Amino acid sequence: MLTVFSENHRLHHGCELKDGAVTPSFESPQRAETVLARVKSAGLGDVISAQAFDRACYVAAHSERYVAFLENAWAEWTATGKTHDALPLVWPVRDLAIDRERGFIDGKLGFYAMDAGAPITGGTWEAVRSSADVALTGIQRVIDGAPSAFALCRPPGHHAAREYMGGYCYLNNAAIASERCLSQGAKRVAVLDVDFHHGNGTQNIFYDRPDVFFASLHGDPDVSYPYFSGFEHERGEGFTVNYPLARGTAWASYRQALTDALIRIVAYKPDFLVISLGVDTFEDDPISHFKLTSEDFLRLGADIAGAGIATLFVMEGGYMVDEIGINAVNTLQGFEGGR
Ligand code: OKP
Ligand code: ZN
Repeated sequence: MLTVFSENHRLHHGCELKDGAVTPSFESPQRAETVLARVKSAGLGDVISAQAFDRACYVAAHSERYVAFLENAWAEWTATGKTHDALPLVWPVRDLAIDRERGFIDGKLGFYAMDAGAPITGGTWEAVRSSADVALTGIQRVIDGAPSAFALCRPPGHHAAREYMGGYCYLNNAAIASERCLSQGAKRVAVLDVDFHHGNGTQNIFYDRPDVFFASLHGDPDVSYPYFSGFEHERGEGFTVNYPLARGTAWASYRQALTDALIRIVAYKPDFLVISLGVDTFEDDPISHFKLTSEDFLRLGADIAGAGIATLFVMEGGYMVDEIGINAVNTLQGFEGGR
């Protein structure tokens, strides 16, 4: 399987507000390097660099003003004299939820963010757009006839909605790739999100859309981030399906939900399948609470392959353990029926 990568991910390395303290983000450059090293040592296939795509490809999944915010945020932040990472501090909650962009950068940050987990640094925009280009380069190969490809995206994307960032995510790489399929002639696309966290951003972008089916398996939002979405009753126009799973979920019960999701996806008859591949469902992940083993990721890939659909894998989460490379590549090799 072909892997698409961009060294520009290294330009983004920020902090996050976690448990009441600002600390280095769990979403570190080392993550992508660990996965890339495993892609190479396992002999998964060729690794190519991302091509540059037009800005209009990002605006297909996001609003114009949000993309403009991402492009300009660092310049506007540093114009106020600050040199450290930008994080939002005030949000438009409920009665303060006016739908009007604010002119000043501190107001914009709150308006365009769901949490204080997506810092803006000097290199953020370049890394973020390159990550989207990685997904676009990968999906173009699949559109052109490859049975599968791996977009080694960083930063991840599935928490990024049409008009807000959060949870380490800025542009929604999986949604941008899905929109590319549609603009290139596909009738229907399915997105299956197997990251530990609910793909709230992808759900938001496609919630009222019959041409993109979205299924997400994730930690029950009663106890897991992002807390406010991913419940079973969220069905959109009938093309959204959520599988909130209990803390401690292991392969046997995970697979039941996976099988149900894949049956629905096959029945939808999509032209392409996009997998939001988070490997933070691993038993030793430092911020998540499922119990998948490294061998289970081989099974995950094999089950996905059983759908028989041309597939793009888009890297999402998976944190701070050497196994993120093993687990991501196991999924891909399981898909290919190898190893
Ligand atoms: C991004 B991805 C909860 C802290 C949550 C943000 C997690 C973002 C995960 N105590 N921090 O879906 O892997
Ligand atoms: Zn995650």
